[in-house]
Amino acid sequence: MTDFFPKALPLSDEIGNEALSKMLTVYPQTKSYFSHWKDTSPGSAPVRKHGKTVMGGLYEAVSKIDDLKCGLISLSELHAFILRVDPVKFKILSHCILVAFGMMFPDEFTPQVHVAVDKFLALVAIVLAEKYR
Ligand code: HNI
Repeated sequence: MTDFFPKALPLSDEIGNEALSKMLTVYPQTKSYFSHWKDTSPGSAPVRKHGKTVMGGLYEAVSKIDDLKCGLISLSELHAFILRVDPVKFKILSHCILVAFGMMFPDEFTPQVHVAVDKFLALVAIVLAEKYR
């Protein structure tokens, strides 16, 4: 996985856009968190901008992989206490990120990389949703 992420880095704005566009289209219940945006349609300016932000958060998580709980504490507090994101929605976004990776890196996103990224996203989701309890 640490081999795959550097390869994906140059395309991460596009990956973020794809993943977020898919989430908002396929699971429209996720739109409620973004009702303050002017446009939640696929590829819109706020979707692209936020896709970039989420991917930035993921890369930060990769760099803090040895202590995610501590490394992501402020993101965790933001998502749980302020944004009140339902933990189920993290699974939905993780799924959309996996689909975007698979689409954009058909050769590099091998089953082995898929397993590793899936586990990593599941861990990030646990940490971000942890404060919810
Ligand atoms: Ni999330 C803001 C990272 C999942 C809804 N989110 C952020 C920010 C980062 C981030 C980084 C910006 C923080 C800041 O401004 O300090 N979010 C992540 C990551 C994941 C994730 C790494 C999981 C992989 N976020 C989700 C999910 C939802 C979500 C599943 C809801 C469906 N996030 C938000 C909202 C904001 C946000 C809403 C504020 C956006 C805004 O425009 O105000």
